[in-house]
Amino acid sequence: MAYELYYWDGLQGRGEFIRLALEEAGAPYVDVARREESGGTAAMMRLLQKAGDQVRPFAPPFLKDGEFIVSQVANILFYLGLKLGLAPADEGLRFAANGLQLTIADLVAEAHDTHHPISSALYYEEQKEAAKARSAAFLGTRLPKFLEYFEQVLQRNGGVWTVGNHLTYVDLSLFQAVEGLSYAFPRAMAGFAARYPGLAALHDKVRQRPNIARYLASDRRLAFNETGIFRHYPELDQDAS
Ligand SMILES: N[C@@H](CCC(=O)N[C@@H](CS)C(=O)NCC(=O)O)C(=O)O
Repeated sequence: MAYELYYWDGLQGRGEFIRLALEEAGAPYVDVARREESGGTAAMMRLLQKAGDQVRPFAPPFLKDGEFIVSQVANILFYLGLKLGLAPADEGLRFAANGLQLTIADLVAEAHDTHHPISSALYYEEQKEAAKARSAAFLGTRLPKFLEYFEQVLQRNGGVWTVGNHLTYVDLSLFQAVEGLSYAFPRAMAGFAARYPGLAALHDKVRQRPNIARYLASDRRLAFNETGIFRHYPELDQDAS
């Protein structure tokens, strides 16, 4: 039976971290909100609003596997990891992978807050000045701290994969983070490959994997845009410090 992925239509957003895992594994899935025949966004909203359901998710993305519903990106990937062959076999390393994925979730939240530092309920234009200050702090200190951390984790694991001895969902998510950051902040990311050679090599390796390359060339991969997590507003970008 196909997995059902529930995420907003029209953007990559946080749903993309799940899509990449399903696509790499060649797992059958339906992107429910994007497909009218599967009920579209209305089907997603029904599950989000289903009163009295103990496992009602707070927000997309969430995954339905039969009657089983899993929410939160890191939790979904923890659930899918073993099933799709994208998690380490060793239990300790599986928790290490989960810790890394939660750290990626922190990075993603901070990247989101560069354009929405005050509230997701306000338009970007209503918080532009705060966004400039937040972006300067993110690009000046937080982003280098995250990237240096992941580069070190990768190098300490031998420089090929982030955790364990084969590709995991963490590698796919780091690929997506680098893609998004490069789209949003081309100036800040200009010297990325020289400063973080391990991450740059990992990014290229993931991009060239046959299933990922096929997915990236397909119409299932939407282009980045200014409704997603990673948005390109030139006024928020700056040269790397
Ligand atoms: N920590 C959650 C974040 C989920 C989230 O913020 N989803 C966004 C879309 S990317 C959303 O729809 N949020 C609605 C809300 O927070 O009210 C995860 O990693 O899945």
